[in-house]
Amino acid sequence: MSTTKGQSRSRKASSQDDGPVAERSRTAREAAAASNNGAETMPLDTEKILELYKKMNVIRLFEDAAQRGFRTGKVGGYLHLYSGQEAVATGLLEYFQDTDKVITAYRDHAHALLLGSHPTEVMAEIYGKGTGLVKGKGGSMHLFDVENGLWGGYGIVGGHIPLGVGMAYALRYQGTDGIVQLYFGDGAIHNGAFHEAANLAGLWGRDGMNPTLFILENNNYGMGTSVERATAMTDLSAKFDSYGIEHEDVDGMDLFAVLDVAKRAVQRVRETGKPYAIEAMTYRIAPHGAADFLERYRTKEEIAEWRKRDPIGLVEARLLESGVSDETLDGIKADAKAIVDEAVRFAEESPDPPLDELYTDVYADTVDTE
Ligand SMILES: Cc1ncc(C[n+]2csc(CCOP(=O)(O)OP(=O)(O)O)c2C)c(N)n1
Ligand SMILES: [Mg+2]
Repeated sequence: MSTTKGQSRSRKASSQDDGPVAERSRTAREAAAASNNGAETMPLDTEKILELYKKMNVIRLFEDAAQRGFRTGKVGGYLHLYSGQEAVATGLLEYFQDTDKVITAYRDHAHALLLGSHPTEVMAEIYGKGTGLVKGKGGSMHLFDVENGLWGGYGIVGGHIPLGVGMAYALRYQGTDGIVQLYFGDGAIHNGAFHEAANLAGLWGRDGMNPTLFILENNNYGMGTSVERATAMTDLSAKFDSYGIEHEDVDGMDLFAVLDVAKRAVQRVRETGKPYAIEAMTYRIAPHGAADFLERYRTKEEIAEWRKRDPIGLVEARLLESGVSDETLDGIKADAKAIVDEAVRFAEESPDPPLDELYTDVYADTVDTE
């Protein structure tokens, strides 16, 4: 299999754009390419790659369907899509084990699907239906599925980072070998909550008491603000140095590179109880959120260049090169479409939450206020 197809495409893409964002992207991606080359060490067989390819297709089609639901007035509230970033969570969560926990921000549909939440229930939640994952009370931004390891789904930028670090402490305190995969964006790293939590993670990690895997998904933008307009120090992962947390960059568009880093990083955090950070250079091809129609902060050309390195397309190219037929890939896409169609049908036909549940599940029954 070819080893550098995606990476050479990325250089070609960014060399056509002289803007500061492209400059940052080029530097980071070249660093990522130099730091790990997942393709060469790809340990997976074709069956496993096909399985991951299917998951990525389900996520993409699921997001497209949710967007259609929003634009036709069937989905209310807010909606943030993961399209373009699929390789990051797909690669990292491949190494999730039952004792682990995952916490993320509001771009959370993919994490739920990958952890095993049923697509029908996830879609019903987005539709605000009583059959939804959290009974229609959370919506797109607040998916929760504790049994499958998903501890949210948070709308306050950076607000979940201290929770994730605390959860990691608790996992060691309780004597488990679990770790926390803590996902957050380039916009969240400037939030005070990140810096306080990272400081504690580094500190507690000295005693092996903080198995947090920080996964910084750098998609170049926090809403409409590029990394360059948000910080004078644009090497984001270097910010972990302040807290004694080791880190590395990865090409987040390349599933194989992510898998390679994920395997090592997860094992390392699990064994040491120390935090570790991955900065995944990625790109959302979707708008920031449902209300982001104009996208004035980036050009159509920039989006088109990144689309050439669509993470699903890169996996597809690798599969074709390895001899998998078009028919096989078409069959997988059809299966993925059937799963998403069924999720939409279920969500549309489900009832709204009953009125008498308005005040149930608002506070935990187990909290003793005496
Ligand atoms: C504390 C706080 N400030 C501002 C907002 C508004 N807001 C919503 S998303 C967002 C950008 C976050 O960007 P990033 O962390 O890079 O995540 P991405 O959307 O790129 O996945 C902002 C500023 C918010 N939700 N919470
Ligand atoms: Mg971002």
